[in-house]
Amino acid sequence: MNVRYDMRSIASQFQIYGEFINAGPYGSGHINDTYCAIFNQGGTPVRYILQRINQNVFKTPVALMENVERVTTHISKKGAGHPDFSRCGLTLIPARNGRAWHCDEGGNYWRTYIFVENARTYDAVESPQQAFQAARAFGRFQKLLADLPAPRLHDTIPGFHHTPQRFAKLEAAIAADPANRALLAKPEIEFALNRKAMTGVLLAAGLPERVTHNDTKLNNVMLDDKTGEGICVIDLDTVMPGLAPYDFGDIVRTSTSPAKEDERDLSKVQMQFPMFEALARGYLATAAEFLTKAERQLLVFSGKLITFEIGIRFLTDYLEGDTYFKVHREGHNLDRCRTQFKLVESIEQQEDTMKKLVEKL
Ligand code: ADP
Ligand code: GN1
Ligand code: MG
Repeated sequence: MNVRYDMRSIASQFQIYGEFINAGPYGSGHINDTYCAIFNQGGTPVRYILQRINQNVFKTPVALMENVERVTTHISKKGAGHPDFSRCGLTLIPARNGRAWHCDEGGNYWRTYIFVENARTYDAVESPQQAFQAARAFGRFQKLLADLPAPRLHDTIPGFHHTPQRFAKLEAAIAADPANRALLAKPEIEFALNRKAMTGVLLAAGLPERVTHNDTKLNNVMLDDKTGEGICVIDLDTVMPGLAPYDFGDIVRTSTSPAKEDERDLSKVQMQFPMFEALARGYLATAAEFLTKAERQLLVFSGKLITFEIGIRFLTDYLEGDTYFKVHREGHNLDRCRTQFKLVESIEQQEDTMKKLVEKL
């Protein structure tokens, strides 16, 4: 985060009781600016999450917040009565003007959530239990939203998982080579170009449109510190109409390899079968009841496809000069692309066994 914001003044725009103590950058998301703010409430320090919506990425913040309000309200209605319901879903704190967001003088959109305490996110998977819990929580999330009343949610990023469009964007970046980096990414470009044929498969399968999360990476679900249970799905900016396998695919991408997304030692990157088995079981524990046969059959393929898709997005951003994802070192997006492509290869090698397992479950 390069720009400094007056967090005291921003926090004062929300309906939070008590005195502001401080606020600092928080988490490891690639998109929004996330802060943890602490308030003194009658002698007790209480934390809140404040976020500035990245408007380079999300062009329609008001529509986005309308989605988030509808989704959080729907989920919280279902949890009413549950003793721990405020930790099972995100809760927005309204701004002083009654809206779910505050727009500052600079045109930045801010929102505030209750901090989900005694739980945390993980940037890399550590055990099959975690994979199971994360996948189960994302499956439950899809299930909870299956009866979201009309109208259709806004598309906060049109074509977000339209892999052929993502591929066309990569081809354009290779041709224009605006940052003069194409030569530095020759093997990765070749890897991508060799796999163009798979990009249209999911979209051509005629799957039903559902409400999906679309960014189901492991660090977008909070696991309870004591029980390890996947309790709260977060990062709701991309919740919109989509296909169920998108969500399963991104869980495979982020919860089967023990390495971090930007690991440089590629020997550490691999699709570990026990993690896959656990996550397939976790996802199906909550999603089996609504998935169609065709959706089920494409689950393993979607793991490969979504890993490839995010890989080409990192590669495109590298070629374009790092304008989309936050980067913290030179070549960061290329490092991220490499781990994704290594994982695609590892999935390719095990795809048949993975499919057999899903058929059996
Ligand atoms: P981004 O879109 O940039 O990924 P996220 O909404 O995922 O932003 O938030 C970034 C990180 O902040 C998360 O990975 C999580 O660790 C933390 N976080 C977000 N919301 C909450 C919350 N309500 N309670 C506790 N931690 C949170
Ligand atoms: C971004 O917001 P975050 O860090 O959870 C991105 C996802 C990518 C992911 C790769 C809106 O997710 O699509 O899969 O990085 N979010 C957006 O780690 O582009
Ligand atoms: Mg996130």
